[in-house]
Amino acid sequence: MNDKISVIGVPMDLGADRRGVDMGPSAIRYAGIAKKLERLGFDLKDTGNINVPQPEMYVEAGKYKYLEQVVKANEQLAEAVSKEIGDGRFPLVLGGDHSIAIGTIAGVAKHVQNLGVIWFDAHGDLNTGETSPSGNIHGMSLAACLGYGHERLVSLGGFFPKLKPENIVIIGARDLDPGERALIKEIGLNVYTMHEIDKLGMARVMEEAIKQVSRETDGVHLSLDLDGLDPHDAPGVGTPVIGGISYRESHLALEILAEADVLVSAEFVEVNPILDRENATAQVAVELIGSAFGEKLL
Ligand code: 5AB
Ligand code: MN
Ligand code: MN
Ligand code: MN
Repeated sequence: MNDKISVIGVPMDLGADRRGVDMGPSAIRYAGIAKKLERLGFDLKDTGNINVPQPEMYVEAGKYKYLEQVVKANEQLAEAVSKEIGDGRFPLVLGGDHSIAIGTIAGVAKHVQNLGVIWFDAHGDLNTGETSPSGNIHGMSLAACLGYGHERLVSLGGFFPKLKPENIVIIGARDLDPGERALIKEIGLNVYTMHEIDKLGMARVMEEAIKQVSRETDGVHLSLDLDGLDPHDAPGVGTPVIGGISYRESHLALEILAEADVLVSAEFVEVNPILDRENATAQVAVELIGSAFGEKLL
């Protein structure tokens, strides 16, 4: 694994149309991400935060809410991610809402021709403006990376699609909209819902998932939405769904992922300190980051 990590914060909340998740990067920093990674021996650089443009007014309408601002911030993020990879460093992106996956993945896919993705989430994030029940772009980011949705999201960074369906797995899904289910069927996306995790166990799910995302790829990106975890363990998220991945299952998953040593980039998103209990969710994020970067008990 690359021993040089660059942290990039993205104080974005417009993709979720919900205040508070913009404070995620501060909360994760406050919970001790730097100390954690330095203790593990990494050469850590914090590049600070991306500048997220603010709208003149917060409005509720539209199929793609705050499209302009979401696109602008994601363009900057794509450049920042690309620069760090160009400098030989591992980009570790802190959200912010999940719309930022569009920028992160655009930046990574510039360098990695066939990118694999592990998408931990209660949701599919596979809506387009046409299928979305909310108009919130954080529910559309994976679709955009696959080439579905608004042209400005799809072609962000100047190329599309960024991902092929066979190189992606979703883990932890339990709340999918009808349009998302239809797209999953249409393109044959591999989804490990909570049903599969309960039935097979997380170890087997991860072994299969890692095999799939690394088979014909040149690197793997981890996109971890904290709402993939059960709200008991990660209460500080904007769209909690009961019946999720437990604290220990999530650690096991990332420990197995670290052992496989396939990651080239990662993002941890959707931490909302306003909805949290004493920064518990940011704390969990830092602990999970430790596991993803090889922390072991012994
Ligand atoms: B998240 C919902 N599917 O599109 C929608 O947290 C929720 O990044 C999206 O996974 C949740 O609005 C987006 C109902
Ligand atoms: Mn998500
Ligand atoms: Mn989610
Ligand atoms: Mn969410």
